[in-house]
Amino acid sequence: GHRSCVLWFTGLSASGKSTLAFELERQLYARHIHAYVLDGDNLRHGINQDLGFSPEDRSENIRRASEVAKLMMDAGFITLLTLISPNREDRALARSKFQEGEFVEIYVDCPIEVCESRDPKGLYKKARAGEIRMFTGVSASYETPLTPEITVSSHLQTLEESVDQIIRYLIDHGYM
Ligand code: GGZ
Repeated sequence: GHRSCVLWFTGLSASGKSTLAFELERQLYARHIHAYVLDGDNLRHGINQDLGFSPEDRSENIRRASEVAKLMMDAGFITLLTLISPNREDRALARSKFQEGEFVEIYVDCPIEVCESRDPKGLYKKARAGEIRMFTGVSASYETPLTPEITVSSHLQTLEESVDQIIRYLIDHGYM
């Protein structure tokens, strides 16, 4: 068995949130744990397709995602939610909807220079060229988490090491 919770992945675009969450989902599944990734970018193609990247729209994006995560959690899943979620206040508001221990904030730390050199979708390049406005890290701020439950550093650790670190946390804290 396991204790359901939401694993909230926050970090810059191309920091590795989705890669990490999908690999963790795969490994939790292999352990017969109901885990499901809600990916910010995917949600923006569906329930959040009416939203852009202004501070207000990001807040609403995060609010809806946290409500969906809450439903998933009540259904017994370990929900992995990947959202840039750049503002501390928005993350704190999301956290406040959950009971103590249900909300696990995972900061996917990676210097902007490294994210920008990865640039898998060419978005940083476009942002630098002024073709995308309000791009996080370039022309919109990212507020580093002050007290996340877990920090992984995707520029210093392998994917395997980061996944193991999170699984270790979940075991040590009685989630599985
Ligand atoms: C940040 C943007 C932007 C702007 C498009 N700023 O790395 P990706 O490409 O695949 O995922 C990013 C995604 C960010 O959506 P989130 O819902 O996670 O953001 S937030 O929590 O701030 O609401 C990125 C892409 O959308 N993208 N324009 N201006 N990221």
